[in-house]
Amino acid sequence: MEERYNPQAIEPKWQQQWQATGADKTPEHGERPKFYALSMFPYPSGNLHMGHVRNYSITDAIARFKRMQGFRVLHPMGWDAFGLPAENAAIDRGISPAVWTQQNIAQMRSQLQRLGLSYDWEREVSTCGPDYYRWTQWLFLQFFKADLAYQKESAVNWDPIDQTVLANEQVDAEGKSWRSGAVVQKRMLRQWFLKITDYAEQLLQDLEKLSGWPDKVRAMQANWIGKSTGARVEFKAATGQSIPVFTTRPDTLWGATFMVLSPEHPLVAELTTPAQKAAVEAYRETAAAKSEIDRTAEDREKTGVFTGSYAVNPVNNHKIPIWIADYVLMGYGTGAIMAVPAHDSRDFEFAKTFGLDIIPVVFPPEADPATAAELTEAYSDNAAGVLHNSGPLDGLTVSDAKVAVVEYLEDKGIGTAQVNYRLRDWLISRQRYWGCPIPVIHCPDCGIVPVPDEQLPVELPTDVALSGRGGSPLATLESWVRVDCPTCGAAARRETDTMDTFIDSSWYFLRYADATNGEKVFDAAKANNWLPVDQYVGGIEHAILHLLYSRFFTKVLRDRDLLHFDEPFERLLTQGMVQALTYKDPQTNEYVAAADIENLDRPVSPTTGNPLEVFYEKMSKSKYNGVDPLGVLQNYGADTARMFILFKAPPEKDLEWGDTDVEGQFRFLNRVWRLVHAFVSQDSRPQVYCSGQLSKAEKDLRRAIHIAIRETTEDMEGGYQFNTAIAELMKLSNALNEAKLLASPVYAEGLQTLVQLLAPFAPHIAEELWSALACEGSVHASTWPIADPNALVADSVTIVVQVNGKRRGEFEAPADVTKAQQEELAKATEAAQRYLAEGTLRKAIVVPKKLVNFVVT
Ligand code: ANZ
Ligand code: ZN
Repeated sequence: MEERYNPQAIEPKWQQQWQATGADKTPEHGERPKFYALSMFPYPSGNLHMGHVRNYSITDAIARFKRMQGFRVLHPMGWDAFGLPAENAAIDRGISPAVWTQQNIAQMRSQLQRLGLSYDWEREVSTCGPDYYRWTQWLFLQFFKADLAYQKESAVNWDPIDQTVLANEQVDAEGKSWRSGAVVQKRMLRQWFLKITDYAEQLLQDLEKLSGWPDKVRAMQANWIGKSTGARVEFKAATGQSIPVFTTRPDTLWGATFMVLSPEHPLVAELTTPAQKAAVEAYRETAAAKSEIDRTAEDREKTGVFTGSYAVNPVNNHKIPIWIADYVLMGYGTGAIMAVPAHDSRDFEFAKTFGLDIIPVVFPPEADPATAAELTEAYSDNAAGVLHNSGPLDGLTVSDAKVAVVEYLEDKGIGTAQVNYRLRDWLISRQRYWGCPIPVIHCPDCGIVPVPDEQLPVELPTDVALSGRGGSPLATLESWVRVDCPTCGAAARRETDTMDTFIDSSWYFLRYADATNGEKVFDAAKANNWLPVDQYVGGIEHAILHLLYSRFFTKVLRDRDLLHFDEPFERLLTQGMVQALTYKDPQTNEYVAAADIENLDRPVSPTTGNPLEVFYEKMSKSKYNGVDPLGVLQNYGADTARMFILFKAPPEKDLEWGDTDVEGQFRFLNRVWRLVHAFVSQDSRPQVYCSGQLSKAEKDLRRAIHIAIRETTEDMEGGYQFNTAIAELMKLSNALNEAKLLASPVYAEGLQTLVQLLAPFAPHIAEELWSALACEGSVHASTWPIADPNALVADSVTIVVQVNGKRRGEFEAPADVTKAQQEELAKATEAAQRYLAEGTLRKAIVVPKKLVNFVVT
């Protein structure tokens, strides 16, 4: 064994060895239980960043731990390889997206391999490969045939920078594109959708099954699905048109004093009177230019225009004015509302602004409506309130009234109970090239015809001119577009849009179960064997998009009898971000790289001379605060990088990069190395302890060893708290170092255990030390140690019981007994009980671990 720890020598050596022996291959069959450990697969940008390293180190530690615990582990890796950057690179640099992507994949694969991640590379998938997207297309057609994929003209989100449409999920809370950051516009376009709304209720209900997911993610999904329970009520315009509304407060119907239609509502033109026409049209134009977020912001000044028409409130026949206002959205409910200004704050603001009637119908329980003061804000207590001025609902509480009113409405034929979801169908067509072609053909006679299965995949042509100037690039290639209709043979045209890349990633975890199948999307038995994923690890940024879509796909495939489970991911770990010190000029808002700063203790901008603000922020190129993983691998090796990342913070928390902490992990691994080196350099080394008499020092050391086993196991099983697990390893290494029992079999046991416990985190050094200790096989194939309960018991101490200074008895207590426990135990002894029963206890004098003297009078 080398005297010095040299990661650059041992890491490549073991990586080759593992590859040669197939150490990370998936055991497809066997008696042992399965465990599917999965990291979210990366987009192959070409460069590994720290976020990747963190994600994959976490999953790899889990996979290795589970293997040692005896599971058959599936731990695959692949590439989310379609997407805009490849296309943009093609436009900027004239390199083909396919070639660019392949180069990036090759580069990232080799970077990943340097980390020593235990992937089964035989199951690698790449979503841009025809052998993969053939099945993406096949799946699309399953949706199509099940009436879950359809084309529709609608107002969609248009990203003016990327020149493509976006799904609602891809527009952030400020109305900007998730990718380009551009403010998204609305456009009317014919697009493809998947009917995720058919699954809204299941997607919501089944969140309850996901107890292994962070509550926060479940809440975000529930919010996104946005279920509202209420009623649909038929209002009628005085001119006869029916104007249904959706309301969550049908109990307040008697307080509806006006109606508001969305400016885009189809009845607006018809209902607008000639006198109001100009004002209404002007208003519609300004509304169209605003984002949804702007339109619905709570604190906004309310704007709107009267149409000149009236409607009739169906429960009391009051004539109420019909307005249009931008806070009512066409995409939700029916695009029209009954306004109840007394009980809805937006309607209240609106009524105040335009001098409309406000009629309260719900009052606090004790209030007298006759003498109630005028409202200064909407009263929206929907639990305790009581109904008045509401015909049959008078005297009911809000919750009772909500039930009663629905019966009343149904009875009269003017409304029904209704559930509404905020979730919209998933818009999946993109006007870009580098994606999976939508496998349908438009025939003038037959309409939309699916490409027959045996003609899949519809391959992406390679000779397409990419300009990035909008419109589907595939549409420019006439030779590709023109095709005979598979049904009638007439001249027809291929669909030229490609699919949202989130479709590719909505099923990749299924393909890993049977990654090379050329006949089927996957063998159902294999998918049902390996799935659900037992532990999924990835970034919180996918809390809605990818995770919701994958859940949707799983349910659809289950209903198509391809899968026998409801949820794809049993447990989810969302790892925190990797942050680094960031330097910013507060005056110019410019970021400065640490390397450009002269004195880091008092940092000033090299260009402006302004003092810089210093703070931690997520690593990113634009902030010049990134730490290149390759540099760390070069200097310290993969094991140190992994140890640092796992040790610095619990996996779900943000992690602050710190060079001195990296250094600290490197020193720790060096210490472990030296412990083993000193041990194996002895002339004769002891066997590993298995039974026999032990000295006090040996017993203490053995206890430390087995505490380390118990604690690390608990840390891993109770939520992968790697940081505390590694802290236990440090304690064990200190205990070994201090014990100086190199000739003892217990010491041999301790080193061997330490190396095993280290294996999931620092796989290379563990393997090297395992072989230096002359242990059999690979440490990663060894069995995770189990704490010996006998070793855990602390030695006992004998404690003397005195009464008034005279010895009356003794008892055995655990060596780690506390003062309070010692007094309690002493009091419970027979000797003490006898004297205490006869007199009054004045005080107890406790000498820790020796004696308790009771003063009794
Ligand atoms: C009358 C009413 C009275 C309402 C009251 C609320 C309180 P959620 O919970 O989000 O589903 N609404 C309905 N459609 C709308 C649209 N297209 N644009 C804007 N607002 C719309 O909210 C449902 C409530 O939001 C509905 O119930 C309706 O106002 C409004 F005291 O009807 B409510
Ligand atoms: Zn046809």
